[in-house]
This record gives sequence, C-alpha cells and structure tokens, in this order.
Amino acid sequence: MFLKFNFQKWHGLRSDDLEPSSSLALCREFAGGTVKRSTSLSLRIFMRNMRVLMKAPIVLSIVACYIVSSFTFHTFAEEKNLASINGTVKAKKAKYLKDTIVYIEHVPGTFEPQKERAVIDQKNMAFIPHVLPILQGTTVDFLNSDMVQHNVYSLDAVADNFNLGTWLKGETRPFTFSKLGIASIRCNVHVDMLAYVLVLQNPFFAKVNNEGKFSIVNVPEGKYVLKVWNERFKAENKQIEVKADTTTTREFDLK
Ligand SMILES: [Cu+2]
Repeated sequence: MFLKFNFQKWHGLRSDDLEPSSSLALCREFAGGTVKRSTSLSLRIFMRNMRVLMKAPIVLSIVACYIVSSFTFHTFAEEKNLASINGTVKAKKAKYLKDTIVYIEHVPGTFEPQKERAVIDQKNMAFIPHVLPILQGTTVDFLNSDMVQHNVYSLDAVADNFNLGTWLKGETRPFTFSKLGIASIRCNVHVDMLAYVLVLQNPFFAKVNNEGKFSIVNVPEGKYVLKVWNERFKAENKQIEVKADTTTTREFDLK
C-alpha cells in the first residue's frame, strides 16, 4: 500500500488509475520482473506526462492572448477618450475650396515637430503643394525638379525674408520655419510661381477635401478657436468646446 501511495503521488494518479491488476504489475516491476502489464502502465504514465507537457503551449497561448487583448483594450480605451472635430467649409464655387486649411488657433502645451521633413517641389513651373500647413519648427526642403533654374524667396517676416538662392534640377535647400504665421513663397525667375506655408502652433489642422469636408482627430479636451485659411476668401472663426468621446461639428462659409 505504501508503494502504491507514493507511486500515485509521484505521477499524480488517482486511485482508480491503479487497478488491482496494475498494482500487481507494479509490484512485479519493482521486484525486477518485466511483464506486459507493467509496460502498459508505464506507457499510460508516459502518455499522461506527455499530455501535461503538451498543455504547456496552450496555457502560454492563453496567457499571451490575455496580455495582448488587455493591451489592445487599453489602447482602444485611450483613443476613445480623444475627440474629433468634423465639419464642412462652403464656398460659392467648389473650385474655391481647393487648399483650404482648418486649424485650431492655439492648444495649451508645446508640440514637437516631426523629424521627417516636409517638401515643397518646384515642378512644371509650379510649387507643389501650393499650400503647406506645418507645425512650428518644421524644416521644409525646397526641391527643384524642373530642367530650368528656380529660385526660392519670401518677403514675409515669418520666413525671415529669406532668399535661398537659385539652383538647378535635383538640388534641395532646406529652411526651418520657427515663427508662427503665413509665409508666401516665390521664385524671382518666374513671377507667377507662388506657394504658402502656414506655420501653426499645434498639429490639429486639416486640409478640406473636394467637397469641403474636414476632420481633425485626437483633439484634447478644451475650449478653442477654430479658424479657416483660404487664399482668396475668409470665414468667421468658431468658438468650440471639445469634450472627450464626442465629435464636435462646425460649418464655415467662405466669403
Ligand atoms: Cu522658378
């Protein structure tokens, strides 16, 4: 009985796992005898241990799933706490909506510009894009992709009245916009070439689509002034209060 008890404990067997015939076989095995019944029992024990070992990856998978799902839920919950500002900008003609920017004038805090630089290309005798909204502190690479020489300059203090010079195809010259405001960019070789750089205090801005719709996402809670910039027309500023988990909607009329 003692032997049976320890054997059961060692292999985690229940008492019904050890039938009388098995006990006999076990005794024979310990006595140095080899019989078919003991082989059968050893196989069963081996299989049981293997089953336990095979369960380990399943348990690990369940733990991993739990960690991943809880992390996903946490991230989702965090995103859910941030609000959006949606809306539409209207103009007499749809073509006037092109390059219209909607932005929050000021959001408390400081915002680091992306390390990735913005680019204004000079291609087919035009600045591309025509309007570039950027976060204060962003560096813009001015690239010449035409076969002719282009120049880049600005008469605005926002751009430190810069003149980056005149250069050939394939060359790029950078400028870091550190002052808030709107800089008009020109080329002194081709007087029709014009671009605008909107240097903004925060990253909460959006360009409207062809229908004038815009969406600014992940906005922190607060009271703000929502503004619109358009090359030709103006629209009244909107006072907005952004609350968590909500979408604030505003419409603008360009006149
Ligand atoms: Cu030019």
